Parts: sequence; structure tokens; C-alpha cells
Amino acid sequence: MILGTVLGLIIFGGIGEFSKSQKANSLGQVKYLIGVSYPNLNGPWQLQMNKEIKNEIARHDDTRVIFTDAAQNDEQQVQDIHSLMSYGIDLLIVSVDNASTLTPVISEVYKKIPVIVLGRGVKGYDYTLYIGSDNQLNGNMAAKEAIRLLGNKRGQIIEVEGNKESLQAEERSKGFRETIQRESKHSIIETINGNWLKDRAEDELKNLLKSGVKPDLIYAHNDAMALGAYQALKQLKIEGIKIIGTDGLNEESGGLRLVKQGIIDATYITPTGGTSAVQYAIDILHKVPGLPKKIILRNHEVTKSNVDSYLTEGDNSSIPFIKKKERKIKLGFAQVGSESEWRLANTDSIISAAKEAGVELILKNADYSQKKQMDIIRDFIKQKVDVIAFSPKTEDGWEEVLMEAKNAGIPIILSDREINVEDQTMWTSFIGSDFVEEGRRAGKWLVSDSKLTTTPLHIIEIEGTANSAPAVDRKQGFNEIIQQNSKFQLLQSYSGDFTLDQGKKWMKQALKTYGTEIDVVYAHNDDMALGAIKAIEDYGLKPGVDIKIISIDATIKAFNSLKLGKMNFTVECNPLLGPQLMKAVKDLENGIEIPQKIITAEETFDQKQSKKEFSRRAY
Ligand code: GYE
Repeated sequence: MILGTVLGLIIFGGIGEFSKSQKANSLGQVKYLIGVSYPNLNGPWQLQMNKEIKNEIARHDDTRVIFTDAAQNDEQQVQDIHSLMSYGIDLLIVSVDNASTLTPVISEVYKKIPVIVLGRGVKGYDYTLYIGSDNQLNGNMAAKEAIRLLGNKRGQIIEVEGNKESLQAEERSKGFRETIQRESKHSIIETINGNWLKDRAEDELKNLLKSGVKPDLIYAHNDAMALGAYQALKQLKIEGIKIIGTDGLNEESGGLRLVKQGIIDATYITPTGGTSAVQYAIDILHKVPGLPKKIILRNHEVTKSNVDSYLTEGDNSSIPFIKKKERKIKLGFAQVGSESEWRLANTDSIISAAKEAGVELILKNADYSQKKQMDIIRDFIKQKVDVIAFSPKTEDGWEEVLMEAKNAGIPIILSDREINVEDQTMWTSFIGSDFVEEGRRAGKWLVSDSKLTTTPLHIIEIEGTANSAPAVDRKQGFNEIIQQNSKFQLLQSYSGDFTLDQGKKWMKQALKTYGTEIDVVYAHNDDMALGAIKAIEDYGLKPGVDIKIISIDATIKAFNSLKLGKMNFTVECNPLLGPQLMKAVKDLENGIEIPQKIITAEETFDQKQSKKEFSRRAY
């Protein structure tokens, strides 16, 4: 630990240590200094992350990296971050083990400079960009593989967890457990804390096995611990136990080799994001507009049956790439409809971004019919377009048509709404918002606005289209917050399809039923909120005063209502997805793996904050 701390502060690029005042001189040509803080650099996955950062930074002459290794000591990492700040870094890249201890420190840094959180999450949203994979999904996938490996018998599973405090371990565990419980009769009989370390996992497991515990399968949160488990079993001469790991590195003792050698049965390639972190850091430092808030990288399941394709080609055989063509790349976009102001801005953004990127766009509108949207997709398949993107009206019902696209080798990009399908390889990437967070933000505003109110607050919710991702998630996020205090009472939820007319119709109905009892309207988009405002005025009450109005989207019409005092709060949902979509299409063409999810950066606006933004809004 001491060694790690002392050696921790190292600067790549041959520059010695320096103080803030020396920065300009000693860096010479160097314009930017990026600080990287690791919780520890003792695992192969962390070393891989470090290698990627080093290699990528070497391509930028005007940028240097300075990194610290806290050697698994949280307090040390807090100090490290303070030291990096005192060295005058322009941007911080940080990976954390202990989210509780590090979150407040990172929030403070974020007030001063941009922060990229890498691989391991912090709590909340106080950072510029998060890059990492979906750990819960990782756990889900591992559980599905465990169920396949165990077959029909009632299996006994031991879970070997990473560091207890890390969100990564918590999420993998959650995903694994939920799926095992929901989809099988197997039981997780013991959980041991391997702290991400091979030796620790080996020792702990040996103790457990000696006490007579008999597992059928071991699920380890990383490959290092999976190897530790294998060695424990080997020493005790226990055979026939299945082992699943995670990380999938292609190096000595890395997951891919372990699968190849039959030491473990499955692993999940979990990209570290080191390369992307540096690329985005450069973009952030150069103030490139429209950068996302979260990049979720894709995991790949590797078993004996597909390990060779990863070892030899290093490719991602489950993802279809576009073969480079002589002609312009052809993108078929099945737009869901023209239901809202948001949608109109979204369509415009896609058309203009395609033009700018030199992508041939075939844009068709489904007039808010799922059936028609499927017909359009089928037509795109027939026309042999290179990529299909669409904004799925609802979450369910897409398996068949997406299977057809997959069989035709056409990658699918989900634009702004997600779907529910078992097989996650049916789609390549999702570009859009975190709707649950949008709902939470709406709820949090209400909580803070009504801090001094002790009497009950009666709420009417006007939901978006039933079974659509934004409606499901915005409801969930809002509920999560208001359920924490019983003074918030939801009178009724209406399903309003995201249109102004529906908002007006349901608000009229609500007023007829509840009249002046209503204190708050929460509408899942601006158009429905605007409809509700009309209905309230027709009823003779003052929207924004007698009844508070909260909405989502933050289009110019919402800003207008905020200005007139008729609306109280709007949560931004960014419709300008065109540029990100075209970047993904181009990456596919160039054989670059695109992230599983690209989540846009968004703000919130109350009446006061909206004044500044008003003149800047283009939609
Ligand atoms: O918020 C709403 C629209 O899917 C994000 O759909 C989109 C939503 C948007 O019609 O106004």
C-alpha cells in the first residue's frame, strides 16, 4: 500500500513532478493537463484501462496525463484528487471503488473543472461524462449462462463479489440474483467477498469448501477471482464445477485465454473505456458542442463456442458491421410520428445532420402507428439499406421484425425510445435520454418547491403513450421521489399519447372529477402540459398559480409558458439526436464498435432559469 502511494504520482510523457506555478514553464508546448485518479492499479482490468489511456494520450502532443494510484485506500484517493487539483489539472478522469466516500469529492471538483467518471460509477449526476458498461445487464447475462450451464438440476451457486462498496459489484450482484430468482430454481448458497483479487478469492473459497459447502457453479465478478476459484477447487481436488468470470481480457491469464483453456466456462468482455475517455476528454477540452452525458459500452458474452473468433480476429462477431461501399451509406429512419413539438425538432435534426454527414437518408413517418412502423422497417430490409434507425412507439412487440433485420445483417439503432427484447444483440445501439432520471428531476423539483407545505398535495399525472419507454420511465422516476413523502398524493393518472389535444381532454376530465382539489399537474411532455394549461384556463383557474404545472421536454413553447408564469418547471429532453446518430452510422461503416447506449446531457428549468435560455432555444 505504501509503495503504491509513494509511486502513485507519475506523469506520462517524460515530464517530472511540478507545482501549479511551474505548470506553464515545464509543460512547454503542452496546453492541457489531464489528471487520472485510480482506486488501485493492481488488477489486470485496471492495468488495461491504464494502457489504453497511455496509448491514446500519446497521440496528442499538446496534452499530458498525470495519474495517481490510491492502492485500494479510499482516504488516499480523496487526497490524490486534492493533489491533482493542486497540480492545476484541466480535466479529471476518475474511476472509483467506494462511491459513498468519493461522490462528494468528485461533486466539488466538478464545480471547477470537467470530470469524466470511468468504469465505476459515482452516485448522482455531478460529472461531465460517465463511460462504463451496464453492470446489471452483465449480471443478468451471467445468470442466463449459469442457468444454461446448470441445466435442469437444482444447482447450488457461490457468488464471489468484488469490493463490497463498489457500485459495480453491487449492480452485477443485483442483475445476477434477480435473474436467477426469476428464471430458475437454483439457489445462491453463499457469497464471499473477493475484493476483486485472485488470491483473496482463492483463500476465502478454500475456507468455505473445507467447511463442507458443495457448489455446482461459481460466479465471480471478475476473471482474476474466477481464476482464484479454479485454483482453490484444484487444490482441494474438487472437479466438475462450472465457473463464470467477467472482464474478458485477451492476455496471459485473461478471461479469453481462461475460456479457451477450459479453466472457466464463460466470461464477459467488459471494455474499460480508457481509449474513449481520452477521446472524449479532448473533445470536452476543445468545447465540442452536443457531447453526451453517459456512454454505456457493450459487453460481449464469450464461451467455448465463440472464443476463437475473439482470440483470432479480435472482432465482435455478435455485432453486424456495414461493409464499406463505393456509394454513400444508406440509412433508413422510421420516424414514429409528428405527435409533438419535440418530435418535429427531432425529425429536423436527423434530416440536417444526415445532409451534413453525407449520409443518404430515407426518412419515413409511421403516423404514430406501430403497425405502419413495422411495415416501413420491412420495406427498408427489402430495399437493403445499410443501417436502420427508428424511434419505437412502444417497448413491446419488436422481436419478429428485428429478427428479420438481424438475419439480413442490417444493424439497428434505437433512436430516443428503448425496447423490451430478450436478445440484446437484436439492436446495436440506443441514442437518447435517461427517462427515469427525467422523472426523478420532475419529482425533486416538486419536493423542493413544497418544502414548507405540510398539508397534502394532490397530483394529476398525464402520461405519455401506454407502454412507450418515456411514459413508463418518467412515471417510475417521478414515483420513486414522491413516494418518499406521504403528503404527495396522486389523485389519478391519465394516458395521454403525448399530444396537446389529449392533454387538454384529460385535464378537462380531471377538473370535472376533482375540481379545485388539484394542486399539481405532472405531464410527461410539454404538449400535454400546454393542453392542460388551456383546460385549466377554460375552467377559470390560473395555471402556474392555482395549479402548479411540471412538464418534460423544454421546447420553446414550454419556455413561453414559463415566461408567462403559466408553467412552473420543465425538464429538458434533448431532441437534437441527429449528429450523434450520424456519428454512430459512420463509426459502423468504419468498423468502430459503437457504444450500447449514448445518453444525452440535459438540464432543468424553472421560471427564473428559463429567462437565460429562452433566446438560445431553436426549437
Ligand atoms: O418527450 C415526447 C415525444 O420519445 C423522447 O416522445 C420522446 C418523447 C418526447 O413525443 O414529446
